[in-house]
Amino acid sequence: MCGSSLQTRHDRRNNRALVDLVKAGDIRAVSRMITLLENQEPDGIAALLQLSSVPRHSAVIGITGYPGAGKSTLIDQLVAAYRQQGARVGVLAIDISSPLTGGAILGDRIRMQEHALDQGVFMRSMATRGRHGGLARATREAAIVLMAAGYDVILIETIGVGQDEVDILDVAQTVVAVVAPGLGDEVQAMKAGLLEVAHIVVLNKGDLPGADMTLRDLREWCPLVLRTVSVKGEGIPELVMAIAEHQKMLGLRDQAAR
Ligand SMILES: Nc1nc2c(ncn2[C@@H]2O[C@H](COP(=O)(O)OP(=O)(O)OP(=O)(O)O)[C@@H](O)[C@H]2O)c(=O)[nH]1
Ligand SMILES: [Mg+2]
Repeated sequence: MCGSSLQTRHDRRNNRALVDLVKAGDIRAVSRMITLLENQEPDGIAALLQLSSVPRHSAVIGITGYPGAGKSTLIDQLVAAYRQQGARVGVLAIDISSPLTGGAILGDRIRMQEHALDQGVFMRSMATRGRHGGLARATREAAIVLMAAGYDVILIETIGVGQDEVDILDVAQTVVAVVAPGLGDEVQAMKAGLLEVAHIVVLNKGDLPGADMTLRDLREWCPLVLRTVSVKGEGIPELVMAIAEHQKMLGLRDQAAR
């Protein structure tokens, strides 16, 4: 037998081992597989194909919105709420790559450190590496890996809302757009984009001046606008319920109703 076919058999065995570990929910295997996919390694793609038949029951929720609106803080609260229900939660935070280093800004990861030691929570920052569309290249694949690993809820934080950012609709079943008061013209400019992508609109920073006015304004445009104060956890149960309602409407798994 020639060396290359021995190598192929070895690779296949390794691949199967990785896939089995992912299916068993092994965090390191999940992380390794996402790295392979980010780097477009053939091993990652081969492993992904083997996951295609695994049943998926995850609720995939996109959290999008203007930079600084409070998406990460909101996700932090959602993670806590879903963990209280006993759900395993995966978070993919899409970061804008630094044009100088090509690396992602680590702010999101640092902010979500509270859940870092919780085995029921998987968190990962993914760099856009200059890609447009609000998602990193391997986001969809990473979500598939998390689904196969049995995460009940997958939260994906994306950047911005606008014409370029509709990609999240292809990955998430429910999209939540986060807005904050005081953005003025930016909120006006975002409205069309919001309606295009969002199933639920959240006015976060509901404690800031101008929140009432922005809320009234948004409600003229969007059928479902909720007010939250993420830093205090206010409005989170209502948001969890609205997400569950939307998932139920789609006929998907209803995490929040458990
Ligand atoms: N007053 C107030 N501040 C908030 C609230 N939610 C978040 N913040 C603050 O707003 C700032 C930005 O919050 P993030 O959660 O990082 O916002 P983000 O949308 O994830 O930001 P990017 O990922 O950089 O786009 C932080 O300083 C938060 O503490 C809120 O409900 N009220
Ligand atoms: Mg953030």
